[in-house]
Amino acid sequence: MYQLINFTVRGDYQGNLVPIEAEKDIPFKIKRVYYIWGTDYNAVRGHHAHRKLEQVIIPIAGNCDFILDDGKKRETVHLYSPNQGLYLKHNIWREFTHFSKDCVVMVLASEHYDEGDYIRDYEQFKKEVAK
Ligand code: T46
Repeated sequence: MYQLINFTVRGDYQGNLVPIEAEKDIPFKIKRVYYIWGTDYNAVRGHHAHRKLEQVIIPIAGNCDFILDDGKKRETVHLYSPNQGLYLKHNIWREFTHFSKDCVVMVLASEHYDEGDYIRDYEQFKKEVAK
C-alpha cells in the first residue's frame, strides 16, 4: 500500500542536512513541490485519492499521522522523521491528522496540480479500485 524511503543524512557538527536529488532519490520525475504547515492537531486533511498522481511526503519538522486505505484495508503510518519519506502511488485514499504544533510536511509530486485527478468521494473511490 505504501513504501518508506530512507534518505541519507549528511551534514556535520553544525547540524543535519538531507539532500534529495531528482531522478536519483525519488522514484518519479518531480513536477511539483508543496508544503503544509499550521494545521490544528485535530484537523483531518486529505479525504481523497488520486487517479494518477504519485507523491513522496516528508515531515521536515514535527510529526503527524497518515491513515491510508487501498479499498481493502486501512493502515495508519506515523510520520516523524525528516529523513524518511512516505511514497504513495495512485489509488490510495488518504486522511492525515494529529499534527504537532511544529509540523511541516513537504510533498514531492509526479504531476502538476489537476483537480480532475482527485477522487474526493469515498464510494466513488471504492468503485474505481474494484475495477
Ligand atoms: C495530498 C495531500 C498530502 C493548489 O492550488 N495546488 C496544489 O498543488 C495543491 C496540493 C493544492 N492546491 C489548492 C487546492 C485547495 O484549494 O490548495 C487547497 C488545499 O488543497 P487540498 O484540500 O487538496 O489539501 P490537502 O491537505 O487535503 O491535500 C494535499 C494534496 O492536495 C493531496 O494531493 O495527497 O496534501
